[in-house]
Amino acid sequence: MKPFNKKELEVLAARIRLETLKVIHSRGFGHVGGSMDLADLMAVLYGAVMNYDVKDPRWPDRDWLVLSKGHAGPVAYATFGLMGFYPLEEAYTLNHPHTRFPSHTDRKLTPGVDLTTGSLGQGVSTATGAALGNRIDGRQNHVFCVIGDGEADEGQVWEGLHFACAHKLDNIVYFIDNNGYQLDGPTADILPHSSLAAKAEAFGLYTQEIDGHDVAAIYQAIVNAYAKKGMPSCIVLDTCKGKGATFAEVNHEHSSQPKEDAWAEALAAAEKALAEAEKA
Ligand SMILES: Cc1ncc(C[n+]2csc(CCOP(=O)(O)OP(=O)(O)O)c2C)c(N)n1
Repeated sequence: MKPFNKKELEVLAARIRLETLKVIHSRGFGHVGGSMDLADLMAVLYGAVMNYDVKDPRWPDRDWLVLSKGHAGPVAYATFGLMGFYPLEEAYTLNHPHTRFPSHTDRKLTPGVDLTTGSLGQGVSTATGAALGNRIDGRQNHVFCVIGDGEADEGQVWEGLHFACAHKLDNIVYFIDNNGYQLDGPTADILPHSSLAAKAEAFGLYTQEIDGHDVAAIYQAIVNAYAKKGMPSCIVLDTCKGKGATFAEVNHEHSSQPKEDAWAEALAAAEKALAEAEKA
């Protein structure tokens, strides 16, 4: 882990937000809401926490990221491009014919993607299996798995967490993106969970709940998770769906297809947020 540097990570998060918008803008529509709210997490993971080699994305000792909510692909493509896995502009082909950047993450197509996801729930199982496999192989690395709060409706999520606890997998950290919304409305109206943190804790995970847009809180929660031995960790991120996308944040949109003037406004706002972060 690199030492914590608030400004560096906040600038990176702002850059990831701007680039995520540009990636989706290249197609004109896509999963803005559930991508933008992960920018702060991605900045902390790729800017300070994870070990990886952009020249060797399959380096066996790397830390793994599994976006179980695979529809957040654009935020991963923006982050990986900024980190140097490929020229960033390549990701401005989101969902175009023959692109390496499909809307949902695919390990066979995109350098930096560790596991294919998109069918909600399944990434939790495969990430958990990867953590077990890494431990059997004697590796010291970690797996990070991002779950949506709507995705947590899937029974498979809880089977995966149960398995990780039973096998005392302390080399995996699950994040729950607790933005309160899923595809067709507020999570509380569709299948309320009461407290996802209380549920994860009851399953036996070392659980923390934090502001998912606070890079210092995210970094510290991961430090705490690393220090906890003999059990998997869960970090519930309280987030705002669509954070930083002017057209999506107000209504916490799941998929967005704004008109060109709304795109222009959002891109300008993201440029401004980046300039302000750089100046701070
Ligand atoms: C098994 C499965 N069922 C349904 C879908 C369709 N789907 C895609 S995203 C989504 C909502 C997910 O909500 P959430 O996990 O809260 O994601 P976020 O709000 O963070 O984007 C649904 C139902 C799917 N991808 N997989």
